[in-house]
Amino acid sequence: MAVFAVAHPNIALVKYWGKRDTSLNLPAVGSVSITLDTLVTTTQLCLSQAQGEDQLVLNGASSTPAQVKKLGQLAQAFRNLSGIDKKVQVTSENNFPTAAGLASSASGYAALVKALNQAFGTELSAQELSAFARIGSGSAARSLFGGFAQMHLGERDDGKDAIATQLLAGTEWPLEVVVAIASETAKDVSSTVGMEATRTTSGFYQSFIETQNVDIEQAIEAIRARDFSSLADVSEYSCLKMHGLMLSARPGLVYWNHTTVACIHAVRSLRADGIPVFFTIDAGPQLKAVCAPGYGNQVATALKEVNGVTRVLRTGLGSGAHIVTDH
Ligand code: 2P0
Repeated sequence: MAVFAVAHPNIALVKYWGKRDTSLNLPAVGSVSITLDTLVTTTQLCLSQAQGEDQLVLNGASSTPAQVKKLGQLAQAFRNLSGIDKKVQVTSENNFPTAAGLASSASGYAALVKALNQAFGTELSAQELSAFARIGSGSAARSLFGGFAQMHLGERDDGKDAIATQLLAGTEWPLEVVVAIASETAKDVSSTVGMEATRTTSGFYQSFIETQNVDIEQAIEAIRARDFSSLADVSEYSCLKMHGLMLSARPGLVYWNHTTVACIHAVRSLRADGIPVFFTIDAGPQLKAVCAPGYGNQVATALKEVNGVTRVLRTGLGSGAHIVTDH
């Protein structure tokens, strides 16, 4: 029988960039994120008697060897935990562009571990599942939770404490997000490759790691106090610091295009006019404008006018990964 899980992408306000271990995907820094709602990954998973590999179909196409390998690693962990020796067949669909800086891997792996937990009957908690999602993709650990989440750096070598926790439900501070799509094509350099290139070549990497906790503390305080201007300050700072770090790799990693830069200026100009909005940008050209409740319309209208923006996506804050029964 098939199980269905859904998960939403999240975007970091205090950014994760760099790993302390690549095999278990242990982050070099903690991070703080918001989980979105209208962008969705839906994953169907069946247990199968078939021999051979675990199977994955992603957006109607067959998956890459690296994706199949990670699926196999995660499925094996659930086979070991449950004692059920069956392969899995997974079909996963996104309703938004894949691998273009919209965190499709985050929602993808969060939905996958939720589905594995249901199919194998392992009854792991969201925090335990978060550690498994992290093995798939560092940011996926945060998509187990809705609203505002914190990813913990952890200290253990086995990664069991490198997990996310929820800071606040989205309903408690319903920020709005406008995503300005500046390109629909997949990025040239994956986050995983970009992070390792940065760690091994940038002279600023250590300083990025060492200054992270101050930013995390400011973001947590701002979220607890619903202090929009403090959250705006630390989020833009963390975003630009991460992109500065990426630019300082050798060769430099440039994830922006001209539209991204035009959107940054548009957001700053809105804020100068008194609109409570700030930007964040991940490993891709799309700018995400985070707005105080009630300002999404105004910000969407302004970003649509920016030269090069092909369309805008509107979203609020969503729930953590969950099983759906009425699919
Ligand atoms: C983040 N990003 O905190 C940062 C900001 C993109 C820029 O986490 O290698 O897909 O699988 O751990 O999680 C995107 O990278 O990378 C990411 P891996 P992931 O959201």
